[in-house]
Amino acid sequence: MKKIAGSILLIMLFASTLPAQKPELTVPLRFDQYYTLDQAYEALRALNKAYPQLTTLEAVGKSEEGRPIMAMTVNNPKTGAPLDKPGIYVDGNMHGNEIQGGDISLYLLDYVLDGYGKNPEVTQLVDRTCFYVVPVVNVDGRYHFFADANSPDSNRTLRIPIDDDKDGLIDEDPPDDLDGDGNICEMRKKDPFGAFRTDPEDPRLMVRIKPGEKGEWTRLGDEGLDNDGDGQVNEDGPGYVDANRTWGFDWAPPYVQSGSGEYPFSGVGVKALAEWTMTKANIAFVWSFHNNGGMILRGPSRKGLGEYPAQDVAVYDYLGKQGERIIPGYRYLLSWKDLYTTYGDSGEWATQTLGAYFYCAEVFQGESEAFKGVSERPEPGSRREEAVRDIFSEGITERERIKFSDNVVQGELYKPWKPFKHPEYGDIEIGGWVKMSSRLGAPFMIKDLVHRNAMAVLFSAKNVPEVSLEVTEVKAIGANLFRVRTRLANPKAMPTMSYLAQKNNLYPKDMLKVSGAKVVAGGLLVDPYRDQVVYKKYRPELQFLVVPGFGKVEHQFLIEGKGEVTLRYESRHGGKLAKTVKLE
Ligand SMILES: [Ca+2]
Ligand SMILES: [Ca+2]
Ligand SMILES: [Ca+2]
Ligand SMILES: [Ca+2]
Ligand SMILES: [Zn+2]
Repeated sequence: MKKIAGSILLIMLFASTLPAQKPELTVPLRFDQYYTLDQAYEALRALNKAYPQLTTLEAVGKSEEGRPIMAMTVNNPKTGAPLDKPGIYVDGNMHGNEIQGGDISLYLLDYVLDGYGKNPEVTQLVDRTCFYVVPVVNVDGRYHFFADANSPDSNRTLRIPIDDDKDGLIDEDPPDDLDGDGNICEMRKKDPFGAFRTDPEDPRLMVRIKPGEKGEWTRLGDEGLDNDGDGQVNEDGPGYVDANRTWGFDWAPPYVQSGSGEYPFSGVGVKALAEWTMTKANIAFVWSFHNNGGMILRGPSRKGLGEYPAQDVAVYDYLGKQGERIIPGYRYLLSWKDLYTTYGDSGEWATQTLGAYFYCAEVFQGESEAFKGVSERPEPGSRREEAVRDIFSEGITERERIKFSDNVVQGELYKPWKPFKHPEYGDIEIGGWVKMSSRLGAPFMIKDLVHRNAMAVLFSAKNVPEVSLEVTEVKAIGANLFRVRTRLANPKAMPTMSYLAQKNNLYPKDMLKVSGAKVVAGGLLVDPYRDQVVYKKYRPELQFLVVPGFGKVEHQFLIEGKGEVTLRYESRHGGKLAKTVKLE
């Protein structure tokens, strides 16, 4: 009796203490489910707590609904200040429903921090570069995507109230979760004049009728009511300013680019983020994660902007093709040409304002949720195979996807149709794909997705410039006159300034400066073997230059005097270096 009473007491004690102890996230982080916004921020705090020397966590600004947009900087202060190293900027979840980008960003952070000091490649990369990571750009979007009923496609935009139907009321008729299951599914009604009939292969699905066939169903769109009684259903949902169409470079008004907002940087959070990135002059390379389709996109995002300089395209091709290998099935594409035209997106801001290299990854391929055995798969190179690899995965039929749901995740992605009494439509049915389907891979595949995408980022990150400064010659060529030759070399793919940034004079070029003695002449050493030098006319002690990718640039200085001279190299994207030599 006593024993039992004791254990009851113990259980009561546990019961009373348990709720107070909020389970804290620990590192290394887990990637077996998607993080909600609160969990993502808890994960950032856990990383910051576990790696205080290497990380800084700060809010770059606040969203429309007042949520902080958090950025984590990874930098080893022992190897220099952030701005003195090449910067790598990564963000995700600019669209509220495209949540994988947040998880990829967290994985990237977790991977490099956990690997620091263990893995030599990671350690070296962290020591010579600086990572800026903003896992969730559209923080209200991520919050509401999990907290509210949604469809896979809803809740993309910023929470800027807009009167979509111009009736004087704002956001008055959003979709409604009529059956209270947390999903905005689809509504359909029996209708002999409908454009759809039951799919003979799977009675849960519908197929469009062919000319002359009898209809059976009318699709009524997203689950919902006519909340304001204006005769239209779900015509004015929350917001509609697209976080990736309101950036300040090549912005266009909404009649040209829908969702762009009334003016550039309509979103307070996006504006704050843009201003924050402008303080990070070292950002050499940007990677932004969206979904979906399995694409690694480069700009330009509009044909009219003109193709990027050929040397930049060569950098994109090299890194993009490597990305295709690291993430099998993904395709490296040109956004305006292979996808669609956009105005005012973050990519063109990054390339044409920051002067960085930029990729947008559209993560997740429908193909990974197809349902075909090896022998049933289309022949490589066949038209069917091309269709399967279509950028919007239209080649993956609903029939395959529903079998994937049935057999690989036990029906979790699709809700069977159920009758519902609708106040406006009468007897209808509600069913279809759930919120966590279609654009988000099933949770058991998250680890593969986040790892491969993060590794594609790391390959590019390793290819930010890595400049070395070498004095190749100090030679007395006369009384009190010395010839000094220098070599700035870069074994990585990215130059210290993109060719687009050079073409448009976005910011000053790299500088190589000699101090400590009088420089009589100085210039570019075009050919060290045949002594060909292009001397600079004024201030020869200061040279402007760019160190190309996989290349070098050499200079020659004629210096009068004796003793020590210092050569200083300074670059926005290539870091800072100094070397002292003795003239003797
Ligand atoms: Ca309205
Ligand atoms: Ca529902
Ligand atoms: Ca309405
Ligand atoms: Ca509604
Ligand atoms: Zn997107």
